[in-house]
Amino acid sequence: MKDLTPDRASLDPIEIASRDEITALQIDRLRWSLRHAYDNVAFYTNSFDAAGVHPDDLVDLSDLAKFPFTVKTDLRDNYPFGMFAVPRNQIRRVHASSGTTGQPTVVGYTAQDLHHWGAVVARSLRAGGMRPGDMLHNAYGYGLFTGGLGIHLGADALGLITVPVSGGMTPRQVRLIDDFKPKGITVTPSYALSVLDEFHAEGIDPRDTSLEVGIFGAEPWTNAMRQEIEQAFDMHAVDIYGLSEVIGPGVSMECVETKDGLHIWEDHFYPEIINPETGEVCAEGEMGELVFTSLTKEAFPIIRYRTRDLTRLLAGTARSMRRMEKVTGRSDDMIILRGVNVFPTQIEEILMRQTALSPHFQIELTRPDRMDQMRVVAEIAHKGVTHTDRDTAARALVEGIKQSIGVTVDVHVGNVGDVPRSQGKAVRIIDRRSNSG
Ligand code: DLL
Repeated sequence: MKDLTPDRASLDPIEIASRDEITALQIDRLRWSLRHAYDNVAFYTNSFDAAGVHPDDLVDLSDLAKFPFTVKTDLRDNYPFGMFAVPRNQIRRVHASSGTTGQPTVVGYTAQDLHHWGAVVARSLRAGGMRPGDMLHNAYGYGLFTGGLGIHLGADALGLITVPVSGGMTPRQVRLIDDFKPKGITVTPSYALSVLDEFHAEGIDPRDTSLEVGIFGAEPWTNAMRQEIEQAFDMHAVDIYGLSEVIGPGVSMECVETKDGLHIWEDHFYPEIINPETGEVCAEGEMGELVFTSLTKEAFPIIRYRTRDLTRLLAGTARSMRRMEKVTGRSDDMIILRGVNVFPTQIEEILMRQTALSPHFQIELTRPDRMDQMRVVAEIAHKGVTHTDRDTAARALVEGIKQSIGVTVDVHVGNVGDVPRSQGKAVRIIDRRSNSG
């Protein structure tokens, strides 16, 4: 794999500024953001008043802990535009995330918000190894989802040639990569696996493509998956994180030269880690729930938003800005199986050790006799896997899960293509507990 480390001179000065400079900027911007939210969004006026705090109470960054949290249901309760802080004629774009419960969460952007979003995504793409003039195959979905259009905005800002292919029509993805010879691909890791399968199906060696880097996010994925993808495509695989409530992709990004966690673009998004049970702020380095406060957003300021994503904060390395460890999962996706916490990423990690199995999988939950049962549905890696190898792999998976997680699960290994494929975010958990008696 090629060395794609960006020139230091090409970075935004704030990426390598001193911590003191970053902190000073954050305090200024945080004061503005709290004031802006309080003055212009009834929800924040009420929630700050109810908690007995005022924007002027913020003197130090640690004072932020006095302010109340914002949660997903607050956004739903104010559907569609109740959380917007500017008049409607200043909004230039809306996006929405569908969520699992039906009611979408709507977010909005002013012209300046779009400019900032483009800037942080451009910074992220550069950190991933892209340079002005490079071609990017953007296979994140275009539409209300922030992935496609968010990446596109940053690619424009960085000066890339964007192929706005969106998700789906997998044979066409392969053809365009083969014909256009892009340097980078932006796609969910699960859809990247489908694209990989299609390369194999067409008899094209993915290691022979022009791709030098894949920028993967929008769902959790493991370092085991990174190795698999890097090996299969002979390219770098780096992690990009974000959520629509905070802006979309480009909240944090892994640097291609270090791949040691994701640098949070702290000049725009202020991170905290809290204990999800007590709401207390955790010490640096402790694992907990990630909380974000926007520092510059005009249309949709967000104060202490509980992401439900679990990670920890670490000091900066390749950039001065702090890192977050790869997200292991969302508290929503945590399965509690007979008292043991299980995340789909843990299953992914163990599954990837079985060469007879493909990396595609789903988890089915049922409740026969009022006891939760978990079944991992996997499939063989290719048609040549024998029945004996299939059984051995299934047993090894059961054993691996028992040993590393401490729970006994059922494993079903189907044929190639049995596990439903995603074109965007993978559906990992099928919960049949309510209708299985
Ligand atoms: O998924 C934004 C995005 C698009 C990020 C493209 C990266 C690339 P939402 O649809 O609002 O926004 O979903 C946000 O997805 O709270 C996480 O649970 C999860 N997520 C996003 N990126 C990562 C990642 C976009 N790199 C939710 N690793 C977040 C793990 C991620 N989970």
